[in-house]
Amino acid sequence: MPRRRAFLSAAVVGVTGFSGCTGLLGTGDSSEPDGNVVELTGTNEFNPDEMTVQTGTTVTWEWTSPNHNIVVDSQPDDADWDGHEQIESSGHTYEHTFTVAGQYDYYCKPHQSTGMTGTIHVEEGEEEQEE
Ligand SMILES: [Cu+2]
Repeated sequence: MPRRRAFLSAAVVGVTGFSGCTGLLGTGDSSEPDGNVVELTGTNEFNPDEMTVQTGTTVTWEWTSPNHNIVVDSQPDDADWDGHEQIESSGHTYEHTFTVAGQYDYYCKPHQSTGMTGTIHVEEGEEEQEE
């Protein structure tokens, strides 16, 4: 993905001046997971906390630290996303395919008070195309 590479390069250039400050880039080899993946991180955040996908897209949540869950706060009237209210530990993954366009707000119950919230924007896609 050339666009992503360009972004990462820019990010590296951007933090070069701050010696020792690598927080933005995290501990892995990328700052944000590839594809439609949201990480539940050790800093008690959804990464990324906002994502836009098209209908029919499957989003995967990956627990990279323990004690998180996914509670649906609001969603379109005709959607029936249940989230994943069971609290899980590192290594767990959960996925959901969004078929109804609209905005989905969710949060992590244990860390709601510290702002662990996320939003998925689902746009009406064109006809589904499998490549
Ligand atoms: Cu959490």
